[in-house]
Amino acid sequence: MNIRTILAATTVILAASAASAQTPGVTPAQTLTRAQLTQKIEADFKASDTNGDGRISKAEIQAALQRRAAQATTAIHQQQQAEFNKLDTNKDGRLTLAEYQAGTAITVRPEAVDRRLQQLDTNRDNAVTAAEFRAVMLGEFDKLDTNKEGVLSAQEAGGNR
Ligand SMILES: [Ca+2]
Ligand SMILES: [Ca+2]
Ligand SMILES: [Ca+2]
Repeated sequence: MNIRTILAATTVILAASAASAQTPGVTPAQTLTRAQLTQKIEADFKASDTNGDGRISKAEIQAALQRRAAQATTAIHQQQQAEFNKLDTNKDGRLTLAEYQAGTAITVRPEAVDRRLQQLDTNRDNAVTAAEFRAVMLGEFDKLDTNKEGVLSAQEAGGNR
């Protein structure tokens, strides 16, 4: 292997990690089809409609966003714990993990809930039906699927973020 080949390989790896950082859950080797997305939309709708009345209320949107924020906070804190364990090699306790993690909790602002409701609730009756949810999500997919083949490549998914 000559140096040119090694450089080319490294560039591909760097580009790949940049793309996956932009688009969590979609690695460069993966694509997302419209059928896969439809399944995911049904699952997401069911997960958000916690009282099962077929409509996602504002309170349910808020709860869903809060669950996602809590998951993101947990992920960040796990990452920080790993970093902290590396930093605090002499274990003198001068920096506590709690201090290190202070201020990194992700919170959901009321504006974010309003924005999400406005985005999904197309007939403005303060609740999101499965049909509204599906239409908006598939609309986003179709916007990103620039070559209209019904498959979202990692490049397409990452391009608009
Ligand atoms: Ca509901
Ligand atoms: Ca509605
Ligand atoms: Ca495509």
